Amino acid sequence: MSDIKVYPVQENIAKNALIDDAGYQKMYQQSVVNPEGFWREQGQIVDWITPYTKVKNTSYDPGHVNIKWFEDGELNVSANCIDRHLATRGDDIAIIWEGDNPAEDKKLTFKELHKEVCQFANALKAQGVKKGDVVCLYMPMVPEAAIAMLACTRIGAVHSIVFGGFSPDALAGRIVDSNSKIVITSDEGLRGGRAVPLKKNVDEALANPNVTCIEKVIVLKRTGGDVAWNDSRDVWWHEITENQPVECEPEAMNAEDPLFILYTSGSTGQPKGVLHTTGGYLVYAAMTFKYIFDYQPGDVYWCTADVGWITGHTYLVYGPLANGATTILFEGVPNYPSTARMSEVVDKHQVTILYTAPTAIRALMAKGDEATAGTKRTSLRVMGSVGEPINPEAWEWYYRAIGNASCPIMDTWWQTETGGILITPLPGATALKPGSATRPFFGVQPALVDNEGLILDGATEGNLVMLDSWPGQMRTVYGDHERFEQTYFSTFKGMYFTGDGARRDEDGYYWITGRVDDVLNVSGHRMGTAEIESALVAHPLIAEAAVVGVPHEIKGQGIYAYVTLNAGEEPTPELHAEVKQWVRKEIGPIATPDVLHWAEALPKTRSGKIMRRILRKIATGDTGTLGDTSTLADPSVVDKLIEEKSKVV
Ligand code: 6R9
Repeated sequence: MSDIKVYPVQENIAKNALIDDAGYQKMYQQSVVNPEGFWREQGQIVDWITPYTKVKNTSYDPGHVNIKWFEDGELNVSANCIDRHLATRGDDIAIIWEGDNPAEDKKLTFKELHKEVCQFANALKAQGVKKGDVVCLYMPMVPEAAIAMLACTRIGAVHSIVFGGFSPDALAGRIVDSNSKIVITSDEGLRGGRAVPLKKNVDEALANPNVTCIEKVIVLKRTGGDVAWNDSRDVWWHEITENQPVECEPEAMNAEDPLFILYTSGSTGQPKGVLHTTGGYLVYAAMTFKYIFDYQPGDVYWCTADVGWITGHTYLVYGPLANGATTILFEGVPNYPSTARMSEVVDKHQVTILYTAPTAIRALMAKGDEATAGTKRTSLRVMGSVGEPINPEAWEWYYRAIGNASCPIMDTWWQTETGGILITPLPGATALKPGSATRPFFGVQPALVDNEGLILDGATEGNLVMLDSWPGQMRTVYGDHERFEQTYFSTFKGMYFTGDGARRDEDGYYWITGRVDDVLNVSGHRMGTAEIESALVAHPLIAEAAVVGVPHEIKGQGIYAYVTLNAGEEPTPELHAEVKQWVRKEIGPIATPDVLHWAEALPKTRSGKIMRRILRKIATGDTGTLGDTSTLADPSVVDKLIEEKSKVV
């Protein structure tokens, strides 16, 4: 491993950072030797209405998985993100909104945010929303998305955000599963100069006969585009909000009351509703944000994630605002209207901390100097990466081209399920190795196990598990605790299984190698192969489908779909286009297959299991080492697939 570059902690960063390496070592030891005592103290990072006396009550025991933190405390998330900053920094900027169009922007102080959140919280109450009700958000990246989230938390409603890029069908499924009472949306969204018909998609989703739970649709006017209107159901955001009182008492919520549901893909079945609760989540969000980005008053922080993803929850809204930080909410995409847009936004708002994803970095890297043309980026101090493994080439480019070789990169590994970052460097404490997420955060106890669940020591490679709970961990799959246990705690008894594989080097650094289950990561978006397959077979002409991931230069992974048509059907170029369009419509544009392979038959074992291992190898052209094919019901299928591959477009 001698060719691996190591970047020592920068002196200028270490000098002013919140914590150095000795500090990390000491705090980490405390956190794992005495988690109870450690978190009793750290829980004070947020304000409590009723102080907790209990700290940790967690069990990974099969059949009795139970996760509770700070369980007798009471608090309110919006009060922690807004009210508690009013006295000291009420006139500081809480949210900087940067529009899709560079000429459009807006700033909201904590005082202004307070007023907007209170008014909208009162509007929600007037629309009949009560504590515990689920509110679905299907929103563009505008300040009102954060305002709606915070307003929900103020009155104890549970938000369920659905990414604006998902199709009406995907939206309908999530509305039904979460039993949402209200949808909040806008007439249209705006991304990369194009309008996204959000209200129209909501109308389509609600026309689905399975959707019977929605009472009201609240519509924000964003573009002024034409929308259809249902008088008994639809209301305008501005009309229901403008006359509401500007104060709204924050509801005292129990630490274990639900905060939000967020759907994510797994290896089987439909997306799961990941449930996060109030106290532990907020403590973990606030603390990780502070230490991992070395947050200091005066920082301008920009996380490029959409609110529809977990990163947009924890590190765009809750983590930064709980710390009283200025957070940038960007409506657009990193390369519109110019390739240098991301760099331009950094200069325009003098961003000091930038948190983005490898897929964006690779797309910009492909454009070379154009991506930074006319910009300086000298305001930057710390940078971050999240969503998928960052390859060393992209890391180096990010470091040099964007960060002027002077900003450490925090490669943060975590998941929707983990609520916050689990494996990461700290700016003043950790020497960096490009491509490694490095070491565990406080309280996090990773381990690598073999396929039998045996814990492996030293420098090794295996399945990544967690041996004990941390406050930000998901509590259950909404409405299906059994599925929660089954998915995360049954593969390796007594451990939380992440679904990822990893390598640990001689310095104890973790290198995430990617998913070991049937989950794809396309541009940082998680998708189950099963989900895409069921969308494909829903097409009337398709008999069978199997989906595998293939390496993709920009997206990290691309979608390769094997499709078998009904007997007697012939593949045509029209059908090719139609099937791609079909998947877009069923799930959303992010699920569009990159490659369609018309297969006469799929390789199956005698018991009928599709052998994905073989399909993966054929898809990547790695056919020299197919391994054992003797268990196939019909081994000749393989040669046929290889022959067909040459015709694949
Ligand atoms: C936060 C988020 C989770 C999956 C995870 C892993 C991959 C995320 C990573 C990373 C390598 C990193 N992943 N961060 N892999 N290095 N720094 O992305 O949540 O959408 O639930 O995806 O993403 O495979 O299991 P989510």
